[in-house]
Amino acid sequence: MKKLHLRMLTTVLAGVLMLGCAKKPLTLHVFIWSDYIKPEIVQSFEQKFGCKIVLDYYDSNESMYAKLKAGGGGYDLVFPSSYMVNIMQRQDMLQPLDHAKIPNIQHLDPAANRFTMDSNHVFSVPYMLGSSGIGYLTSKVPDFKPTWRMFGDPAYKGRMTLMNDYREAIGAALKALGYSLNTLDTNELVQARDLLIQWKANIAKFESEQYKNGLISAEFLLVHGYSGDIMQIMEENADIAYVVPEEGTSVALDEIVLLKQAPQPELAHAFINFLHEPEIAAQNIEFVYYLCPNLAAYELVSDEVRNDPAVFLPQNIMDKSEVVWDLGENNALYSHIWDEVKGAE
Ligand code: N2P
Repeated sequence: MKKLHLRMLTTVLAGVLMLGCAKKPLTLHVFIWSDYIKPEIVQSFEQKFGCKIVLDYYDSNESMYAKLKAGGGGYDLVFPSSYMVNIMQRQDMLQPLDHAKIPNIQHLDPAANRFTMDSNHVFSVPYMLGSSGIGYLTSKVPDFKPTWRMFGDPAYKGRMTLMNDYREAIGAALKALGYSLNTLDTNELVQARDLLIQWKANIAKFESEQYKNGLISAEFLLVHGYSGDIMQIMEENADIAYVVPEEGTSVALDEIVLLKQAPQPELAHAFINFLHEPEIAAQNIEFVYYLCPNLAAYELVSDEVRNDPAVFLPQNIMDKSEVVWDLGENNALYSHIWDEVKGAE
């Protein structure tokens, strides 16, 4: 008995020393998209490592970036989409990752590499892959068609939302017109701007935070949103459906990055590694309904999730869809159009 206690004590002490948690437990500060991690996973990490995780949430890459730029947070880890990883890296906001401390990157699905510009994971480790699409109430939108043009349908005037996100909203209009959502062609961008201005007059608002509640409560009948988020609310309202428009959509890979000023880089590496434990990644996929690109986790998810086309995107959707890329100085083309759309009467 004594021996057992001694052994337990040694193990605990070793863990404590390893992460330096001797007196006050260490705290990891994580800034993540809302509804993007299973809460029990956070708790098991805290228990396993004898530390605390403080989570803060955001609903768009741009609001996250603005907060960091304003000096807010004191965060260790953030979860930007791949185009934003690029922007942050270019602005020297990130520090390189120590792969020796993230052995679970061996499980990464190499197929996810086409969605990132950092395929060697120097600054980022893929977290989740998902799409954008349309969530709607099947009983209230009986003539639903799987097209972005639904946002121009006067039958649903004032009862729809488009994402308050410049690349997603302009991207939807570009896709509706049959163009790339990374186009640099000003003529195509002007057409997308005009279409978006027409849609703006027909929707309730641009909205990225409240569209889920709005759909559950039937305040909104049809919303532009993220795949997993809409899948999550289907559990609360069986009338909700999620569809990727036939013109194609944006597919995003959100990645985990370590900020240059991270107060706890050791613990941050341990958390990245933990999120890619196959068993943990599988639990997380089942909860958030996004796809953690971890090959070993694919084997562990339920058949229901494995056969869900909103989680494992079918090839025909992939073929029509695109990743939002960082366009360097041409990002300004999009932000300029967004200002025009926002300013339009
Ligand atoms: C989580 C939304 C994450 C998807 N609520 C954004 N790519």
